[in-house]
Amino acid sequence: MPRIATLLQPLLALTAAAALLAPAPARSADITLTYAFFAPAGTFPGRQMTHWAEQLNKRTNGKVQVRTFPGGTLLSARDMYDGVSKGVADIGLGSPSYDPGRFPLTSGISLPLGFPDATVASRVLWAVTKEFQPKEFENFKVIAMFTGEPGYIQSRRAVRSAADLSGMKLRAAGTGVPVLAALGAAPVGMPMPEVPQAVQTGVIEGTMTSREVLQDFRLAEMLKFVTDYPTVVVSFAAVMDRKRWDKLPDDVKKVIDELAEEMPTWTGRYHDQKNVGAAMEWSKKQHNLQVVSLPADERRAWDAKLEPMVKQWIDEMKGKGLPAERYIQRVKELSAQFAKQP
Ligand code: DTR
Repeated sequence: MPRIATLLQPLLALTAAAALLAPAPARSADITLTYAFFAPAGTFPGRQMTHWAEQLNKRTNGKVQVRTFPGGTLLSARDMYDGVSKGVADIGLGSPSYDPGRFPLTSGISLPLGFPDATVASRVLWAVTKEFQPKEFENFKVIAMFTGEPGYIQSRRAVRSAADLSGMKLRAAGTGVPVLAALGAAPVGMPMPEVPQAVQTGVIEGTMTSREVLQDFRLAEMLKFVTDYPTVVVSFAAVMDRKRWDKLPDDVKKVIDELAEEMPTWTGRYHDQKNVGAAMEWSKKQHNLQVVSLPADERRAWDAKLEPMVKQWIDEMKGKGLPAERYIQRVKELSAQFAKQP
C-alpha cells in the first residue's frame, strides 16, 4: 500500500466512526441532497449555499435535508459541472466564467458592460437565463444564479497607469482573461482557490476579481493595492442534473423554483452591502491596503481599450449561431431597469 494511504488510514477510520456516532437529525428527512461547492463555506457563494440549504429544509418542513460539501471536498472548480452530470453530487455550485467555451452565451454577462453592482448583475443574469434558455444548460436544472461585483485589479505593485499594468502577470476567471489582455497585462486563467498559493510563489502578481477576496482568501496579506477601476463580473450557477431534478416530487420542485427567484437578490445584497465593505475595512486596517485612483486620462484610455470587446464577442458568438446581439441588448435593458429598483 502506498505510504500516503497508510498514513491516512487511521484518519479515515476515525472519520467513519465520527459519522456513525453523529446525532440523527430531529426529523429524519425523506430526501437528502448533496451540494458541492469549490470554495470555503464562509465566502459569499458559500453563504448562499448554506442559506439555500436551510431555507429548503425549512420550507419543506424538514422533508428535504441538504448535505453541503464546501471547500472542494467533493468537487473542485474544474470538475464541478461534469461531476454533477456523473452524479458525484446532486447539486454543484460552479462558475460558468471559468469555462467560457462551455458556457458561451452566458459569458456575455462578463463583458465590460458597466454593471453598477452584484445585485443588478445577478438579477440580469438570472432574467436573461430564463428568457434565452441557453443550450449550454440543457442537461441541467439551474437552481441559483448570481455574480460578484465587477472585478478590480488587486496587486503587489501599485497599478496607476497602462504602463504599470503592461506585462504584469495577473490572474482572472476565464472570462476576465481577454479583458486583462486588452488592458496590456499578461493574463492567466485560474480558479479562485488556487490564487493564494500562486501569489505566494510568484506565479502571479495579483488578480482581478471582486474585492472581498482580500479578506475571505486572506489576499490582503500579500496584495497591498487595489486600482479603483471596476471591470467585469464573474458568474456563478448552482445546477442539478436534469434527470435527478425530474425525480423530485412537485412540492419540492416548487420550493426550489421559489428559492431560485430569491437567490440573485439575496446573494447580491449580502455581497454588495456587507461582504465587500467589511473586507475593504479589514484590509485597510489590518494590512494597510491602498486604493489607487486612476487619473481621468488613464481611465478614458482603459475604457477605449475595452470598448471593442462587446462587438467582437457578438461577432464571434454569431458565428456559432447564438443570439448574441439580442442577448446583449436585453442585458443592457434589464440592467437599466433593475438599477432603478431597490
Ligand atoms: N469571482 C471569482 C472569484 C471569487 C470571488 N469571490 C469568490 C468566492 C468564492 C469563490 C470564488 C470567488 C473569480 O474571479 O474567479
